[in-house]
Amino acid sequence: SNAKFFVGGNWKCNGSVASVRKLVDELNSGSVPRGVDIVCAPPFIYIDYVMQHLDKDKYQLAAQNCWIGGNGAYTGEVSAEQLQDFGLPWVILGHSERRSLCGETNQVVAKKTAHALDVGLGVIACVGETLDQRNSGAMFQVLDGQMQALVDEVKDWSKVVIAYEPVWAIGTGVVATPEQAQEVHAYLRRFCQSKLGTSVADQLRIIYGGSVNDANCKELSVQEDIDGFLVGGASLKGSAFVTICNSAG
Ligand code: G2H
Repeated sequence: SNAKFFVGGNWKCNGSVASVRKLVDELNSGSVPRGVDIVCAPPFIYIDYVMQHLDKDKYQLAAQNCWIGGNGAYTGEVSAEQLQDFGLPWVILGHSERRSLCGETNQVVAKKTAHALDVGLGVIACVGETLDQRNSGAMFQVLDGQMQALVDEVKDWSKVVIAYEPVWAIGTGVVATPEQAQEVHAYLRRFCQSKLGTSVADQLRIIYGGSVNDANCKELSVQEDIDGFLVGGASLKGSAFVTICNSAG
């Protein structure tokens, strides 16, 4: 589609004071295109440092998760209100690691998404099937369920980015082929078209995640319905991430 290319760097639960400092320096010295939204998502504890030192003309910031509602007695959580207050424009929600390891259901992810949007954040909402689901023919049903929950809760889609992350491709080195990714991205766009209308669907960024690296990004980025990437492992290496940012299709 014609939507502005979007590249997210999901650092997951990686890094140290020293490695974050090094990565920020590498990113700052990299040359990245102006017309691309580039969003780095450090672990919460490093966000303050990254916000102070990362070049804001090149990069925006995201959190990797937030609480489902407002402030209160929710020990260990961080609210969307706090992210907004701190100046973060984005949050990643519904990553498959949170769905599988932390028990987040489609409904929880959708409610978090609606709340974060209400507060004013942009949301990178993740969907994707497991290998079993794909092999058993349940893939489209699973994606429908994840998407329908979002459709039921979200009122304004202008600040939503959908990340299609097939679980079998996450951190495995097994990247989806351009054809596999394009098939699902086109499907997700048609789903949104039928539920939300053509203009929302055309403007929606649908980005791909799962073992994206500097060597495979270009063949993916040229696909019609791939509007960017959510990058995990390769986002921890400044030069690889910068190369991916420059692959805008
Ligand atoms: C998928 C992706 C980033 P990786 O989870 O969200 O990680 O690129 O390491 O597969």
